[in-house]
Amino acid sequence: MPRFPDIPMFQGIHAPSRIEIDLHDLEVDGEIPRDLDGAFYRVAPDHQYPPRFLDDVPFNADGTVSRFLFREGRVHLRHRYVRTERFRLERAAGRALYGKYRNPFTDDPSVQGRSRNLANTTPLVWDGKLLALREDSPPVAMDPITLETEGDWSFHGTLGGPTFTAHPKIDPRTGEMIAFGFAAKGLYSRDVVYYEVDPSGRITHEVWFEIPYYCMLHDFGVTQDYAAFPIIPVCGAGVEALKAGKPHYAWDPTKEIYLGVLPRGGAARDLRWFRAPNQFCSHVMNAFNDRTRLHIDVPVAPGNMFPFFHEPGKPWDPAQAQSRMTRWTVDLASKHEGFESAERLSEYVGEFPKIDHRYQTQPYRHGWLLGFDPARSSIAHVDHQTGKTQTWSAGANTALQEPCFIPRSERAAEGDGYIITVATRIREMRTDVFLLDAQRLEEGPFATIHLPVRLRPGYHGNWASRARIAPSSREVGEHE
Ligand code: V55
Ligand code: FE
Repeated sequence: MPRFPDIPMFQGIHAPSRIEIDLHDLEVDGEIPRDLDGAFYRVAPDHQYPPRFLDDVPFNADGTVSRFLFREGRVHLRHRYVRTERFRLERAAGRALYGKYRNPFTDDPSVQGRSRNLANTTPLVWDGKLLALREDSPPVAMDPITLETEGDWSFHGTLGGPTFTAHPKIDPRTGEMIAFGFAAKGLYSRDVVYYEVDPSGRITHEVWFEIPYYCMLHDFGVTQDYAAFPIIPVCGAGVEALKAGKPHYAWDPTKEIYLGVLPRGGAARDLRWFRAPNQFCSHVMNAFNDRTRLHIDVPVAPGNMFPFFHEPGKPWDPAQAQSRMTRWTVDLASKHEGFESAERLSEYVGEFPKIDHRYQTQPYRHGWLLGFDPARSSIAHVDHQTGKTQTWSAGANTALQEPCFIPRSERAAEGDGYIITVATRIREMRTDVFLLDAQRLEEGPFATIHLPVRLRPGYHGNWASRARIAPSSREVGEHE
C-alpha cells in the first residue's frame, strides 16, 4: 500500500492512526471514581486507505469507535473500525474505492450503487445496541461491549427512510427517541422525515415534509411538545458541481435562515416556519418550551464555519466563523413570522455543545462547550442561571475534543458529575483522557487516563450507564 499523502488533513495530530486496540487497565494519574459504572464511547474518522482524491473534505473518513469501560475504579479500552459495507469492500480491494464526500459520481464503478455509509459521527447506546450514526445513511448497530459490527439498524423493520441524523434526542421523561433523516428522497432532495421511536425501539410516528431549501440539516432541537429544525444555508452545490468534482455543499450568504417547528405527534400541515437574517449554526445545546414559546440554544456565528464549504469564488472568512451560545425564541401563538428574540448566553467562542442528558427537552441550567481557538484549546461550562462561563485550557501542547457530561449518579442534581474529554498531546503524538469536576472545570483534571498510543481526534461521544448497556443479565466486562 502507498503512503498517505503529505497534506494538512493527514499532518500532525491528524495523521492516520488506523490501529485497533484491546488494552486492559489503562494507566491513570489520580483516581477514577469507584461509582463510575458504564462506558464512554466516542467516534473518530480515520481513513482506512489513502483517499482517491486529495482535494476532499475531512468528514469523508471511515468511522472508528473507542469504548472506555469504567468499573470499580478501573478503565479498559477497546477501539475498532466500524465494519461498514464500504469498509469491507475497500479492505477486500486493498485500496479506496469510494470517491469524494457525499459525491457518488466520483466512486469507482465497482461500488456504484453500494452503501457509502461511513458510520463516523456519533455513538449512541439504544435498545441494547451501540448505534454508529452518520447523517446520510441508516444507523449501524454494534455490540456495545465487543464492538462487533452487526449491520444496518432498521428499528425492528420500522425505519421508513434512507437516512438518519447523527443527533437524535432521547426524552428522559417518556424514554422515546426523537429523530429525523434529511435528503430523504435521494441526493439533494428537500424531503425530511421526522421519527418518534417508542421505548421498545419501534418507530411509531413518521412525518414527511419539505424544507425551504436543501441544506446540511445536521442537528435539531426537541422540547416536551415540539421539534425544531434550523435551516441554515450550507446549501447543495448541485449535481453539475458534483460531476465536476466540487464539494457537496456551498455556503450561500444571501439566504435567510428558517426555524421549522413541528408539534410532537403532529402532522406535516402543523409545521410552522419562522425566519431570520442570514447567519450560521450547526449543533444544538438543548431546547425547551414554556407553553407556546419555544427556546432553542445554539452556538451562532455570523458566517459559515466550514472552511471547505465556502461560497464559490470567495475565500472562507475565519472572522465570521466565531460562534457564541445564543437562545432563539419563537412563539407559536404569535402570527409573527420572525423570531421573538435572539439572546446571547455567553461571550465564549465555542462549539460542540453538551448538556446533562437527563434534562434534554426540558428547561435546564448547565451546558458545556469546546473552545474554538486551536492555539489554546479549552473547554467551558456555561451556567444559564448565573450567566457565568468558566473555562479550563489544557495549554498549547494539548488539543481537546468535545466535553461529555457524566452524572455522578442517576439521582444526582443537574450538572453534578464529571466532564470527560479526549485529548491529543501534540508534541508526544499520544492520546490522554481527562476527567474533570463538571462544576469546577477551572481546577483542571482530577484524573488523567494515559494511552500509550494516539487515537485520531474524534467528533462526538456519549456516556452510557451499565444499566443501559446491558439491560438484561449479560454482564459488562465478562468478555475480558
Ligand atoms: C459534521 C460531520 C459530518 C458530516 C456533516 O458538523 C457534519 C459535523 C462526520 O461527518 O457529514
Ligand atoms: Fe455533529
